[in-house]
Amino acid sequence: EGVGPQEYTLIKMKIYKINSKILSDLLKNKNAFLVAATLRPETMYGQTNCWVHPDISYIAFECKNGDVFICTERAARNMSYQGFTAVDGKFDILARFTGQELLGCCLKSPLTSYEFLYALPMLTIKADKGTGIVTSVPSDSPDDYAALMDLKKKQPFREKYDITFEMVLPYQPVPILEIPELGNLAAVSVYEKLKIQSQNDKDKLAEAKELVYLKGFYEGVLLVGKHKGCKIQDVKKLIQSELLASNEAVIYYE
Ligand code: A2H
Repeated sequence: EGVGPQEYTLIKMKIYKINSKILSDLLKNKNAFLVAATLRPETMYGQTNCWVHPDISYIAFECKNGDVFICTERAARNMSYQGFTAVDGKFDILARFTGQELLGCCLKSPLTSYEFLYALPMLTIKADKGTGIVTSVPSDSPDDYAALMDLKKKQPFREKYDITFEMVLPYQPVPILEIPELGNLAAVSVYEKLKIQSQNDKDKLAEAKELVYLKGFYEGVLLVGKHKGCKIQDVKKLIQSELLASNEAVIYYE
């Protein structure tokens, strides 16, 4: 971990339909979002789903512009000191629930080619980092690809969390950036090369991230969107500012 504060881009994944009756009533007529913390805003073209931890506790709170954000209480508190709420340091908790209540939630997210995405379980999410919500880009994140493959391959895992096959079957990694030697689905190629078995394959996943991450940043070239053909290093900040300008993302520090 570095010394200074870490900057995250929070992607506003808009709730389209939520299964929980209580939450659905509470959020009726509101702009409500699962807010996912990412270091890679330039990969949002490849989102296939959202990750939440079934056992982590989340809250809903209202921002000063009326948006309702869902994230951990810890993240909400940090946001309340970063100008998100009407009164500095204050946030009203509209509801408190576990990630279980969010599973299967149908979302709309910026830049992705999929019209709707689902909130699915990931058991390696940490409660004390970011918002506790992660957006999934299986083409370029080995963690995301491993967790998606777990759901695709393991029926008992889907059943345990009431995830239907339709929530995972149509969702394939999207080729969004080309990395020399790793191709256009870098996470898939290292997953196969290292024979990763599950999202809990800690050591191999750490190695996979090592292989993909720096090389992607320094040598990756975008294959889609309006910056198609540009190097990642040159457009990362630009894509971030476009997401901020369209109010589809916000900056968050911790
Ligand atoms: B990244 P760092 Cl394409 N628990 O976003 C576990 N992982 C979390 C998290 C949490 N509470 N909060 C955020 N993350 C993930 C995209 C991505 C990410 C790609 C490739 C690599 C990558 C799409 N998922 O991260 O510990 C989020 O996933 C590689 C580490 O603060 C976030 O960026 O460095 C990253 O980990 C933040 O991790």
